Amino acid sequence: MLNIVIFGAPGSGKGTQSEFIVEKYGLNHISTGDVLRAEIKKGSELGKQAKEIMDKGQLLPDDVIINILAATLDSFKESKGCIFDGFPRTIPQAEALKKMLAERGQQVNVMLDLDVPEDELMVRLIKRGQQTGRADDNEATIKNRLNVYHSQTQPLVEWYKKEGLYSHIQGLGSLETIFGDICKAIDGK
Ligand code: B4P
Repeated sequence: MLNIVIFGAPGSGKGTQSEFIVEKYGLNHISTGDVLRAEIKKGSELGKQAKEIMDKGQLLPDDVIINILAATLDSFKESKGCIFDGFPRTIPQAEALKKMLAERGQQVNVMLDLDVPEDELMVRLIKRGQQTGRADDNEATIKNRLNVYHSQTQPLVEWYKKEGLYSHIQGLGSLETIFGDICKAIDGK
């Protein structure tokens, strides 16, 4: 089993690189952002709650996200492992993931931290907002998402360093170069 956490600020390339990883390593992919956007599209109760929170650039409550993750994990019947994209985003989520995997006789093998300067994140997300109309990709919400990232999510860097699972990835450059660095980090574990 190969379980990978792909980590980074909004717009750092988590979703983009996850697709390459899935293709090469044959893993299941859990993107909590994609799950929430699908719920918004369906118009479910969870979707209504998610839309209100995501439009402000805030995080969903930990218990809601942890329940989604457990249900998604159990829906994979035969699995070589999983890429966790956009989860964990808080320390309680990281602790819950550790416990959830341990209960299934598994563990996180590596945490990949995609490091991208803030001005580049802004450029990427504004461009995506213009191209796709994604509701949370506008300047005010992006600023909020970056603040939330610094206060609630970035402390996970130290948490994963202590676990001995941290791997720094330069997230600026061509998709191929970044993916090459990611493969080296995965294969070295
Ligand atoms: P996500 O869907 O996870 O959104 P994201 O952080 O913006 O990253 P994403 O993966 O989409 O973008 P990427 O960096 O690949 O979360 C959205 C919201 O959902 C959160 O704000 C929160 O409200 C909620 N949520 C999700 N998970 C949660 C959790 N665990 N707990 C609580 N709430 C949660 O790419 C961005 C752009 O950059 C793309 O357009 C891409 O084409 C481009 N790009 C990528 N790599 C590039 C490169 N090397 N060079 C140039 N451009 C590049």
